[in-house]
Amino acid sequence: MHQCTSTNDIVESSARTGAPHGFVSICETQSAGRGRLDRSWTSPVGGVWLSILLRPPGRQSFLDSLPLLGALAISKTVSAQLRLKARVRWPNDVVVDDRKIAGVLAEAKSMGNELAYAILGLGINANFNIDEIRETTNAATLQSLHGAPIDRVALICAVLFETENLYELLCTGKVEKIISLVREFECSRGRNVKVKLPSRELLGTVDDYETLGRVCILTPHESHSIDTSTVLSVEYQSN
Ligand code: BT5
Repeated sequence: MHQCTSTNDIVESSARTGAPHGFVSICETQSAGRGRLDRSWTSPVGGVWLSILLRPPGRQSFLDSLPLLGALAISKTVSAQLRLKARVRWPNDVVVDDRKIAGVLAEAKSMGNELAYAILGLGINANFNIDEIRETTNAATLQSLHGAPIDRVALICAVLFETENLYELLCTGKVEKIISLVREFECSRGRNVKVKLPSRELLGTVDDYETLGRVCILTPHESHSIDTSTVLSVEYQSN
């Protein structure tokens, strides 16, 4: 598709009319791309903006696992294909040298306690000039880091392949295996962060991943187990 509001919207309307598990929407540009908590996501022509429909077996914890899973799929792919040191930055970013090259947005439709379906949206800054997202500080594009336009078709195929493999691990209960891959590809542990939650703010250090949706933050006197889905924002600070 050339243009849409958001690929998550396309997948959502397709899901409502019966699109199958694995349905993917890819768009050249989005007029209303969004991030977490309705923050806006700038989506110029040349990026990779895609969403995947997942008809998962069940629970809310499944949805909470998706942001890290998507970020891991992108980090692994970019590291392998472009030989860039792409790292998962909790909760839902992919960065190279701490500059954001991709973000992940997981949304879901619930029926009671069960998930009817989930939508995994992946946005990757591929081939456009960084000036097009000038308002966004500390972002980068793969084109600028790689020194030349990248092969978007190859990137998309590999990201979908990685996502499918990780999803398979999630569905077969091999969460520990995914967490150990996250540890291999992440850059958040040991860093100082300011985490905004609905009722308080924590200044501490990212300690470790308890599950894919729960992270332990150490403050001077306590250890806090944080449900990632409740996090309003995370600011990384120099250590
Ligand atoms: C994210 O949210 O990082 C999730 C982004 C998900 C985008 C994909 S594209 C396909 C699918 N369809 C959609 O509509 N969305 C998904 P968050 O962590 O809330 O980060 C949002 C913040 O990132 C914004 O407030 C900006 O500061 C910054 N930002 C906006 N556009 C950016 C870009 N292209 N590159 C890097 N940072 C950006």
